[in-house]
Amino acid sequence: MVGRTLIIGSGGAGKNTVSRIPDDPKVSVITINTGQHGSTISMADGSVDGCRGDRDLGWALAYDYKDEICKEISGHSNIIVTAGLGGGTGSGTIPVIEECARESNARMISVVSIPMPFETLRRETALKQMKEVIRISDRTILFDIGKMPSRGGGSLPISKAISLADEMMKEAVVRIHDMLEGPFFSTLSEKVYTIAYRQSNDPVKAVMSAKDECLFDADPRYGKIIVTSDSEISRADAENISRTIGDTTGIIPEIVTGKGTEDHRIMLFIPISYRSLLS
Ligand SMILES: Nc1nc2c(ncn2[C@@H]2O[C@H](COP(=O)(O)OP(=O)(O)OP(=O)(O)O)[C@@H](O)[C@H]2O)c(=O)[nH]1
Ligand SMILES: [Mg+2]
Repeated sequence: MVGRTLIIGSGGAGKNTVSRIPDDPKVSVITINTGQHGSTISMADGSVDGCRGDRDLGWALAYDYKDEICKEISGHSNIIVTAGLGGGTGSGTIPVIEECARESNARMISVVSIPMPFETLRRETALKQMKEVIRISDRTILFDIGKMPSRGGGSLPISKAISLADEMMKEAVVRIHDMLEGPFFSTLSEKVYTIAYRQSNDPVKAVMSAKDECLFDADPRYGKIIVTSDSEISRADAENISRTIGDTTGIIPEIVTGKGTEDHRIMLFIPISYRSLLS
């Protein structure tokens, strides 16, 4: 019996992100990579080592493997694909995944990252690829890894920044997965979002420290902000959160809470004007 939602980690970054999702029989996860044994779909298995940033090669390979990709997707209503843009495999497979999703009448949500500023060429490529991803996806969540080092006002070494990005992307994927079982599309009514993430026992504190740390140049006055938490939030805390966000952005957030009781892993979904991204 397949779940309604399938999570796909594509390319190196995508694979690392989904490897952080705890095993759960209710959550279906697959990986796609190039030339790497051990992925659910290992394209050109053993003969090459990645696409070396060549998106068109990733796309051509994914096309060769389209039957296998479509077979994995078939039977699901929602596809969440996560990848690091700027490479070959992740960026190249997304359009083929989208074709399979359409053929299965499934919706596709993309959770993708934009490389560090020092990855000059890859970053430039990624910003172009981003437009295609936004155009073909039902919803897109953008992360600018370049914003990670300054998160919280300090400075992070690159390896730390990447693993924190993995953790945040994993959280986003899991939150979206949970929301898809509920009111996802009526909740995330805009097409493109970025996120802010904090973990704390105190949900109000978590929102306070997260709200200025969105991982893209989002315009927080645009659209609506969604606050998701793993655990139930008390009425008083929910009012506090609404006031905190309302006072700074003018937007009263929608709050979606899970059924847990302990840890408040708070994620803010902050809409971005996608027309400005496409221009
Ligand atoms: N979050 C995260 N991002 C990564 C990681 N490794 C690389 N990236 C970022 O993702 C971009 C794409 O890299 P990969 O995921 O390795 O590329 P790929 O999709 O495997 O493509 P090819 O290796 O060219 O076939 C890089 O430019 C980095 O910005 C990682 O482990 N985690
Ligand atoms: Mg790779």
